[in-house]
Amino acid sequence: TSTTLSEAIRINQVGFYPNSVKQFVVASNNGTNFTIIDAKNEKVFSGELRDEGVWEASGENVLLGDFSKLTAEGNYRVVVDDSLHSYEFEIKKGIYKDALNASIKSYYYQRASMPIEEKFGGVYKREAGHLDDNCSFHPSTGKTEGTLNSPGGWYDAGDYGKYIVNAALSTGQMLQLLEQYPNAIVDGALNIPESGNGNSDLMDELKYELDWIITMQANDGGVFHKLTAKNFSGFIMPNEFDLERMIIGKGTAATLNYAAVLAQASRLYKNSDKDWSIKALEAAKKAWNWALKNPDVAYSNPKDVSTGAYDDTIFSDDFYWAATELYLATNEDEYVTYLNENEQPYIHELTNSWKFFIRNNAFHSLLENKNVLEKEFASTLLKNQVKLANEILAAIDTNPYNIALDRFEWGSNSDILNQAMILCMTHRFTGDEKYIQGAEQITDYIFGKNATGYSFLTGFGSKKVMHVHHRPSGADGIEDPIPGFIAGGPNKDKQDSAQVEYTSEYPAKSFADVQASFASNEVCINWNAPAVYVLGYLQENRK
Ligand code: 9MR
Repeated sequence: TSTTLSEAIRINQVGFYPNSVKQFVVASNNGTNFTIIDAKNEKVFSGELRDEGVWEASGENVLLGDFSKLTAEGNYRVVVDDSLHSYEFEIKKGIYKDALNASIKSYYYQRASMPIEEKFGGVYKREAGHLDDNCSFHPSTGKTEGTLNSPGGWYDAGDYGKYIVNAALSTGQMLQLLEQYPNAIVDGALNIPESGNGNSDLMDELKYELDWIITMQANDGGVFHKLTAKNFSGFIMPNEFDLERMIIGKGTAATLNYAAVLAQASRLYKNSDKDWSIKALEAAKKAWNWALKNPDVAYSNPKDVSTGAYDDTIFSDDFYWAATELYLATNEDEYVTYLNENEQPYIHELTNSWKFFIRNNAFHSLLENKNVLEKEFASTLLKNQVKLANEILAAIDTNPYNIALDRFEWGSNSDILNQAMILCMTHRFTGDEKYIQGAEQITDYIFGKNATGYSFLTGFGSKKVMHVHHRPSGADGIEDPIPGFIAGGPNKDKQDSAQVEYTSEYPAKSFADVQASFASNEVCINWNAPAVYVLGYLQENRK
């Protein structure tokens, strides 16, 4: 019998490791049985759909199918009640390797101040933009004369800005993959200019950002907030940018996040680049001391500036992350005393992860290095980590899609990936299989088992996002967007609704694959970073 492709069947379109949990959903009121067919249309598995009821966030009745017991490698489709079939997917060892590499290589394509050469970037070759030398100071920096050389680093997102707060968070998250699995991304894996130098390509890519970050410090130790023009540009290529780039703002959050990530990197680059490592640690300490003297300098956009704000007003979590990394880098009492006297709530705050995931970065680094902590401190941290992870698993259990996200705001895909990151970490620290299975169910969401049916990683999946809000992808004249980017995801607030037509009022469906949708379809370094960690973690642990 012939079957028709159904968009109501939502499944991870990239695929599964042989030993992964394997599920899909059907957004429908009726459906009873399913089969899995292989590339030759042979039935290899059959099962029953379970009615999960209506999911409030999407307004759909959800049926769930589980075929985890199917472990043979191959290309497959789901068939529901002998009449509807899904997109094709694969079961394979090493299944996320390409997605992982692409999600890291996307940062290479975001590099400011250098060309993307054809031998590394293929069709996405482009000229250099934004040299960022001799940048003048906006009055909000407290400086009126002089200039700063601040080349390099990655563009933050679909815009061409460079922002310290978000740069530090994102780099910090990916440094954790490098710390835990230094060989996950071998030299040459990404085909970037540094390939062949003997270091992991992940290490090299992160260093490109770190080398920019380190330039953003004032003589007194404080750190400037961002390097952007006053306003966003149109959808042009980097070399066509003609607005003046300036150093803007200086504040406590940028200074502490700078201290944290440079201290963290000083520890991890000690062997590969000793001089740099020493320099980074000095800069980090100087930043910390500035923050102690200036503990509440909040950044907000000056009246004449409309680029991203990344404005934070509470700094206790930023102090905590900086103290953590400085302690791990130096073993000095000052920092552990700070940690002991300034406990942080052990929570994961959803939305604005650039503001809040700071504290989870700290917890993860501390737990990874628990051998240098006092026993009681370490065991309290672990207990709290497990509690947090169990809350995420409990939410997965009661959700029809088997995810833990029930709020869909700006960058919701980073929220859900950060939940997966917490589960991966908990798996690492406890060895309990249920946590990695939770992370896999969340990964399924990103690759298509979601209420929009899209795979949110550019270049991957059958129904993949195509029109991301990303200036080079929009301006380069190439149909396919640059691969390896995570789109922002459903956002019930639709801040772009003046320009964008959304087809659903439901939060989990508030997504539009159109270039104008900066509120649901932009790309951003802190949305990719947890994807890098999670895909790396699964690739290393599932093989
Ligand atoms: O990710 C940020 C989100 O949490 C905020 O609600 C939003 C509005 O302030 O800004 C997002 O960050 C953007 C940044 O300000 C500029 N570059 C693009 C970022 C992603 O949209």
